[in-house]
Amino acid sequence: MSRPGTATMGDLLGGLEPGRQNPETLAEGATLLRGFAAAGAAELVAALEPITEAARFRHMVTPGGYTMSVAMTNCGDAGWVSERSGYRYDVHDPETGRAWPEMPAAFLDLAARAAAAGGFPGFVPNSCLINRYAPKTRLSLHQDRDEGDFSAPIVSVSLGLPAVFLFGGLKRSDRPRRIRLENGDVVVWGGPARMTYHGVAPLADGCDPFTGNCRINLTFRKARLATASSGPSTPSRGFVKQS
Ligand SMILES: O=C(O)CCC(=O)C(=O)O
Ligand SMILES: [Mn+2]
Repeated sequence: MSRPGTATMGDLLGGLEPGRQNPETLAEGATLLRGFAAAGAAELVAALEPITEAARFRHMVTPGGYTMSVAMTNCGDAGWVSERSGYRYDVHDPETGRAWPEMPAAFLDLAARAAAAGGFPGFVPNSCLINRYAPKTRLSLHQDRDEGDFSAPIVSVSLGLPAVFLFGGLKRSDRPRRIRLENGDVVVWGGPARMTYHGVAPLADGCDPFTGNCRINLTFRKARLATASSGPSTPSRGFVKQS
Protein backbone atom coordinates (compact mmCIF):
# COMPACT_ATOMS: atom_id res chain seq x y z
CA MET A 1 0.00 0.00 0.00
CA SER A 2 1.21 3.51 -0.65
CA ARG A 3 0.12 6.86 0.69
CA PRO A 4 0.22 10.06 -1.32
CA GLY A 5 3.72 11.49 -1.20
CA THR A 6 5.23 8.15 -0.25
CA ALA A 7 7.63 6.41 -2.63
CA THR A 8 6.33 3.04 -3.79
CA MET A 9 8.67 0.06 -4.23
CA GLY A 10 8.30 0.59 -7.99
CA ASP A 11 9.46 4.19 -7.63
CA LEU A 12 12.45 3.13 -5.58
CA LEU A 13 13.44 0.33 -7.95
CA GLY A 14 12.97 2.58 -10.94
CA GLY A 15 15.03 5.32 -9.35
CA LEU A 16 12.17 7.79 -9.55
CA GLU A 17 11.80 10.51 -7.00
CA PRO A 18 8.54 10.30 -5.04
CA GLY A 19 5.63 11.71 -6.99
CA ARG A 20 7.42 11.69 -10.33
CA GLN A 21 5.41 10.32 -13.23
CA ASN A 22 6.46 7.99 -16.02
CA PRO A 23 5.60 8.98 -18.72
CA GLU A 24 6.10 12.56 -17.64
CA THR A 25 4.57 15.45 -19.55
CA LEU A 26 7.18 18.19 -19.93
CA ALA A 27 4.92 20.54 -21.87
CA GLU A 28 1.91 20.15 -24.14
CA GLY A 29 3.28 17.87 -26.89
CA ALA A 30 6.47 16.94 -25.01
CA THR A 31 6.88 13.72 -23.06
CA LEU A 32 9.71 12.08 -21.17
CA LEU A 33 9.58 8.28 -21.34
CA ARG A 34 11.97 7.08 -18.68
CA GLY A 35 13.65 3.76 -19.46
CA PHE A 36 11.62 3.30 -22.64
CA ALA A 37 14.66 2.04 -24.60
CA ALA A 38 16.53 0.45 -21.70
CA ALA A 39 15.70 -3.17 -22.54
CA GLY A 40 16.96 -2.78 -26.11
CA ALA A 41 19.89 -0.47 -25.35
CA ALA A 42 22.61 -3.11 -25.87
CA GLU A 43 21.13 -3.98 -29.27
CA LEU A 44 20.97 -0.31 -30.25
CA VAL A 45 24.61 0.27 -29.27
CA ALA A 46 25.72 -2.87 -31.16
CA ALA A 47 23.87 -1.66 -34.27
CA LEU A 48 26.01 1.47 -34.24
CA GLU A 49 29.20 -0.39 -35.06
CA PRO A 50 28.60 -1.06 -38.77
CA ILE A 51 27.05 2.40 -39.14
CA THR A 52 30.07 4.20 -37.72
CA GLU A 53 32.44 2.01 -39.71
CA ALA A 54 30.77 3.12 -42.94
CA ALA A 55 30.12 6.73 -41.87
CA ARG A 56 32.60 7.63 -39.17
CA PHE A 57 31.95 10.03 -36.30
CA ARG A 58 33.24 13.50 -37.15
CA HIS A 59 33.30 16.96 -35.61
CA MET A 60 31.35 19.18 -37.96
CA VAL A 61 32.07 22.86 -38.46
CA THR A 62 29.32 25.44 -37.94
CA PRO A 63 28.58 28.22 -40.41
CA GLY A 64 30.22 30.53 -37.87
CA GLY A 65 33.48 28.57 -38.14
CA TYR A 66 33.36 26.70 -34.82
CA THR A 67 34.19 23.03 -34.62
CA MET A 68 31.45 21.21 -32.72
CA SER A 69 32.61 19.28 -29.67
CA VAL A 70 29.92 16.63 -30.10
CA ALA A 71 31.00 13.98 -32.64
CA MET A 72 28.25 13.17 -35.13
CA THR A 73 27.21 10.85 -37.89
CA ASN A 74 23.90 9.78 -39.41
CA CYS A 75 21.91 6.89 -40.75
CA GLY A 76 18.75 6.80 -42.81
CA ASP A 77 17.71 8.35 -46.13
CA ALA A 78 19.18 11.72 -45.18
CA GLY A 79 21.72 13.01 -42.70
CA TRP A 80 21.99 16.35 -40.92
CA VAL A 81 25.13 18.18 -41.99
CA SER A 82 26.72 21.40 -40.79
CA GLU A 83 29.35 23.11 -42.90
CA ARG A 84 30.67 26.65 -43.40
CA SER A 85 28.03 27.04 -46.10
CA GLY A 86 25.12 26.27 -43.76
CA TYR A 87 23.03 23.46 -42.29
CA ARG A 88 21.20 20.96 -44.43
CA TYR A 89 19.95 17.43 -44.81
CA ASP A 90 21.95 15.54 -47.38
CA VAL A 91 21.24 12.14 -48.86
CA HIS A 92 25.00 11.60 -49.11
CA ASP A 93 27.73 11.61 -46.51
CA PRO A 94 29.90 14.52 -47.68
CA GLU A 95 33.02 12.74 -46.41
CA THR A 96 32.57 9.67 -48.59
CA GLY A 97 30.07 10.75 -51.25
CA ARG A 98 28.09 7.61 -50.45
CA ALA A 99 24.54 7.28 -49.15
CA TRP A 100 24.29 7.23 -45.37
CA PRO A 101 24.02 3.72 -43.86
CA GLU A 102 20.52 2.33 -43.76
CA MET A 103 18.48 2.92 -40.62
CA PRO A 104 18.36 -0.39 -38.69
CA ALA A 105 14.89 -1.89 -38.23
CA ALA A 106 15.35 -1.74 -34.44
CA PHE A 107 15.86 2.05 -34.68
CA LEU A 108 12.72 2.54 -36.78
CA ASP A 109 10.70 0.34 -34.48
CA LEU A 110 11.85 2.13 -31.33
CA ALA A 111 11.26 5.59 -32.80
CA ALA A 112 7.75 4.69 -33.94
CA ARG A 113 6.80 3.14 -30.60
CA ALA A 114 8.21 6.05 -28.61
CA ALA A 115 6.47 8.62 -30.81
CA ALA A 116 3.17 6.78 -30.39
CA ALA A 117 3.68 6.66 -26.61
CA GLY A 118 4.28 10.42 -26.74
CA GLY A 119 1.03 10.99 -28.64
CA PHE A 120 2.31 10.93 -32.23
CA PRO A 121 1.22 7.65 -33.87
CA GLY A 122 2.43 6.82 -37.38
CA PHE A 123 5.88 8.43 -37.07
CA VAL A 124 8.25 7.15 -39.75
CA PRO A 125 11.60 8.96 -39.46
CA ASN A 126 13.83 9.19 -42.52
CA SER A 127 16.86 10.47 -40.61
CA CYS A 128 18.72 9.55 -37.44
CA LEU A 129 21.44 11.91 -36.23
CA ILE A 130 23.84 10.05 -33.96
CA ASN A 131 25.58 12.27 -31.39
CA ARG A 132 28.53 11.13 -29.30
CA TYR A 133 29.35 13.15 -26.19
CA ALA A 134 32.67 12.79 -24.42
CA PRO A 135 33.04 14.17 -20.87
CA LYS A 136 32.80 18.00 -20.77
CA THR A 137 31.05 18.05 -24.15
CA ARG A 138 27.83 20.01 -24.40
CA LEU A 139 25.26 21.16 -26.92
CA SER A 140 24.05 24.71 -26.64
CA LEU A 141 20.36 25.67 -26.67
CA HIS A 142 18.85 25.41 -30.12
CA GLN A 143 15.72 24.47 -32.04
CA ASP A 144 15.60 21.63 -34.55
CA ARG A 145 14.48 23.62 -37.54
CA ASP A 146 16.22 22.31 -40.62
CA GLU A 147 13.65 19.59 -41.30
CA GLY A 148 11.38 21.78 -43.42
CA ASP A 149 8.27 19.98 -42.20
CA PHE A 150 7.44 20.44 -38.54
CA SER A 151 4.35 18.24 -38.47
CA ALA A 152 6.40 15.24 -37.32
CA PRO A 153 7.85 15.06 -33.79
CA ILE A 154 11.45 14.70 -32.68
CA VAL A 155 12.31 11.46 -30.88
CA SER A 156 15.52 11.64 -28.86
CA VAL A 157 17.05 8.52 -27.26
CA SER A 158 19.77 8.57 -24.58
CA LEU A 159 22.29 5.73 -24.32
CA GLY A 160 25.24 5.29 -21.98
CA LEU A 161 26.42 7.95 -19.57
CA PRO A 162 23.75 10.17 -17.98
CA ALA A 163 23.33 13.77 -19.04
CA VAL A 164 21.46 16.88 -18.01
CA PHE A 165 19.01 17.76 -20.78
CA LEU A 166 18.04 21.41 -21.00
CA PHE A 167 14.42 21.80 -22.04
CA GLY A 168 13.33 25.39 -22.47
CA GLY A 169 10.41 27.05 -24.17
CA LEU A 170 9.53 28.46 -27.55
CA LYS A 171 11.71 31.53 -26.95
CA ARG A 172 15.47 31.30 -26.55
CA SER A 173 15.19 33.44 -23.44
CA ASP A 174 12.83 30.97 -21.70
CA ARG A 175 14.67 29.48 -18.75
CA PRO A 176 15.27 25.78 -19.46
CA ARG A 177 14.37 22.97 -17.10
CA ARG A 178 17.28 20.71 -16.20
CA ILE A 179 16.29 17.08 -16.66
CA ARG A 180 18.58 14.19 -15.84
CA LEU A 181 18.51 11.64 -18.67
CA GLU A 182 19.83 8.13 -18.19
CA ASN A 183 20.53 5.17 -20.42
CA GLY A 184 17.29 4.20 -22.19
CA ASP A 185 15.39 7.43 -21.52
CA VAL A 186 13.52 8.88 -24.49
CA VAL A 187 12.17 12.40 -24.98
CA VAL A 188 9.50 13.07 -27.61
CA TRP A 189 8.44 16.58 -28.59
CA GLY A 190 6.11 17.66 -31.37
CA GLY A 191 2.92 19.59 -32.11
CA PRO A 192 2.87 22.75 -29.98
CA ALA A 193 6.25 21.78 -28.46
CA ARG A 194 7.99 21.02 -31.78
CA MET A 195 10.06 24.23 -31.79
CA THR A 196 11.13 24.04 -28.15
CA TYR A 197 14.67 25.23 -27.43
CA HIS A 198 16.76 22.42 -25.98
CA GLY A 199 20.37 21.48 -25.33
CA VAL A 200 22.69 19.35 -23.22
CA ALA A 201 24.79 20.56 -20.25
CA PRO A 202 28.50 19.57 -20.13
CA LEU A 203 28.72 15.80 -19.68
CA ALA A 204 30.12 14.51 -16.40
CA ASP A 205 32.90 11.93 -16.53
CA GLY A 206 31.97 8.30 -15.98
CA CYS A 207 32.05 4.80 -17.37
CA ASP A 208 29.08 2.95 -18.84
CA PRO A 209 29.20 -0.82 -19.44
CA PHE A 210 28.01 -0.47 -23.06
CA THR A 211 29.28 2.89 -24.27
CA GLY A 212 32.34 3.34 -22.04
CA ASN A 213 33.35 6.93 -21.42
CA CYS A 214 30.62 8.58 -23.48
CA ARG A 215 26.95 9.25 -24.01
CA ILE A 216 25.27 8.44 -27.31
CA ASN A 217 22.13 10.23 -28.42
CA LEU A 218 19.94 9.10 -31.31
CA THR A 219 17.78 11.90 -32.66
CA PHE A 220 15.07 10.67 -35.03
CA ARG A 221 13.53 13.16 -37.41
CA LYS A 222 11.46 13.40 -40.51
CA ALA A 223 13.24 15.76 -42.88
CA ARG A 224 11.88 17.12 -46.11
CA LEU A 225 14.49 16.08 -48.62
CA ALA A 226 16.11 18.77 -50.73
CA THR A 227 15.16 19.17 -54.35
CA ALA A 228 17.81 19.93 -56.94
CA SER A 229 17.07 23.65 -56.71
CA SER A 230 17.21 24.08 -52.93
CA GLY A 231 20.55 24.84 -51.36
CA PRO A 232 21.80 24.79 -47.78
CA SER A 233 20.06 26.88 -45.16
CA THR A 234 21.80 30.08 -44.21
CA PRO A 235 23.49 30.74 -40.87
CA SER A 236 21.42 33.88 -40.35
CA ARG A 237 18.69 32.15 -38.34
CA GLY A 238 20.52 32.26 -35.06
CA PHE A 239 20.71 28.47 -34.74
CA VAL A 240 23.97 27.75 -32.98
CA LYS A 241 24.84 24.20 -32.09
CA GLN A 242 28.33 24.10 -30.76
CA SER A 243 30.41 23.58 -27.69
O1 LIG B 1 21.78 14.81 -27.12
C1 LIG B 1 20.63 15.19 -26.91
O2 LIG B 1 19.95 14.79 -25.97
C2 LIG B 1 20.02 16.23 -27.82
C3 LIG B 1 20.57 16.25 -29.22
C4 LIG B 1 19.98 17.32 -30.07
O3 LIG B 1 19.26 18.14 -29.60
C5 LIG B 1 20.28 17.40 -31.50
O4 LIG B 1 21.06 16.61 -32.02
O5 LIG B 1 19.71 18.27 -32.18
MN1 LIG C 1 18.22 19.29 -31.18
